[in-house]
Amino acid sequence: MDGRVPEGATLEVDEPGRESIRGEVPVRTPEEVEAAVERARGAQAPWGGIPPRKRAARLGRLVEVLGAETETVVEEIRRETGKPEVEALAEILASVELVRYYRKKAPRVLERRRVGTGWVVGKSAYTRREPWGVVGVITPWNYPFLLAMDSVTAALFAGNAVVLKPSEHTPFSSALVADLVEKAELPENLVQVVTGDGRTGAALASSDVDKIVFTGSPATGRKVMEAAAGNLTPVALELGGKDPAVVLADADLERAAHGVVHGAFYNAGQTCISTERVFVEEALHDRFAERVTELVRELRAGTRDAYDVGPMVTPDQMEIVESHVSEAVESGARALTGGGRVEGEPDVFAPTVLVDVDPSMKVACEESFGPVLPIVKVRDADEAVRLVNESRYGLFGSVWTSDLERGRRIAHRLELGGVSVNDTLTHYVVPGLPMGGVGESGFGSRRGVEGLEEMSRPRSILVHRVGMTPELWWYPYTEGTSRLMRAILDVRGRLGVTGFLKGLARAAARMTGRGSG
Ligand code: TXE
Repeated sequence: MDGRVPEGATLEVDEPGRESIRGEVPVRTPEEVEAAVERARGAQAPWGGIPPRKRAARLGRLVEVLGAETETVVEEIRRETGKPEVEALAEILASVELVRYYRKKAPRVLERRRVGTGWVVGKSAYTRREPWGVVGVITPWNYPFLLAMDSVTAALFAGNAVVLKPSEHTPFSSALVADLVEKAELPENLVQVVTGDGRTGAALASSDVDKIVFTGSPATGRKVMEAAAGNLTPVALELGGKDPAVVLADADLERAAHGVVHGAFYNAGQTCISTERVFVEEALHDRFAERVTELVRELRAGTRDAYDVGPMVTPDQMEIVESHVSEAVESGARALTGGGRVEGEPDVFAPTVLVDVDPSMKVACEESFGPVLPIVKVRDADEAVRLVNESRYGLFGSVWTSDLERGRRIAHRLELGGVSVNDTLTHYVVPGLPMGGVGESGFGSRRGVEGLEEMSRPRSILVHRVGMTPELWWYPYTEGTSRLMRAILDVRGRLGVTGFLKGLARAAARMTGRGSG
């Protein structure tokens, strides 16, 4: 790909699990991207000027619109991804919850916050959070609606306009976000969608936007950051993960097995925070592997009628999953169930449980992003923590134990952006919890108060109200100025009541000319 987009270029969008084509979308050129940014900029100026409380009230309409449009959105998500209805519905539910949360929280986070001025008297000081301006949002295909909603919602609450570049695999469901914004009677041009592939994404990353928020692979994240560096555009990156579950010997076996299976196979494993590997303490390993295998065998994998585990959204992803599983099996791992594609369903990889997995195998250390659960036996919790922290990724994880205090302690030791104790994906249903990683999982936050902060920047204001002119530390510098600075330091450079009193005495002596120094 040389980066140029021929005039009138289009892309076909597949329907996973079907022979049919969902439709075609234009590949937007750099010029078209710039034009979209300009239109967004025109809409942003008045939008950003609306007080946060009023803006939040207007955005609250999205809740009703989402409620009314649920069936349209579910249908579109399912056509483009093939995921089960429950999982498409969950994308909408999580979006509704986020809008409700921001409607309440945003005014408080964004409006004026008073700041104490310390020894500097006669002034008032405060900060307020300002929008960046136009935010470029680049999204992947695994949660085409929710991931777009997460960033677009936060950006709009914070007073920005958005140019959204959805994945080439799922542009139709992401584009619905702009339709909903229109239906909520929000200002025209506030959300622009530019369809296309990496060429359009690259054009957006190097465009005149004021911030770039990217979700996708670490390799593309690096390119986005490089492109954004040209204009010194700030970026937030949510990249891959190899999210661990740490199962301790005292875990409730039923809860741990059910929870880990849901965390691993939800959305056919194509979830940024899906459970990609399990470290189980020796004493529970065999029983855990056996119970997990029973549960996984009960999962219905397919694309027709009722099913629990749907198709891989892209052929490339299917190849990655196949290569990880075959490399593991060739190196001595055993598939207790699954291990390859489902017969008659070429886009569906059978839910797979692997044991005798060595932590160095790709399936245990590189993102598979598919319905595969490698189980690694560990001696104890310390070994599990060490293996988790050795990873170059650090997005999310879970700890399973009957001892909640111990669970929390271990959660604190894991170098991950988020951890659940005795749970997994429920984390995402709580809109106040931010999502974001460490290491090659990226940086920056989505959702939560932190997600709003990511979409805004502080502006600090100080107002002089009463006091001397000129201030005592203004020009000209005299001996008295130095004495004053030392006197202030005498007081401020001490802690506690005794320290304060001693400092005060010293400062007084210095100012009356009886002190030393
Ligand atoms: O990602 P890409 P893909 C991981 C997962 C998966 C891998 C690839 O491991 O196997 O990423 O997925 C746009 N400049 N995750 O192919 O290529 C692209 O058009 C700017 C982890 O979807 O990163 C799309 O809109 N943009 C994950 C978006 O970037 C560019 C979620 C993502 O594409 C671009 C999804 C460029 N040069 C995948 N090239 C998670 N953990 O959440 C492409 N794009």
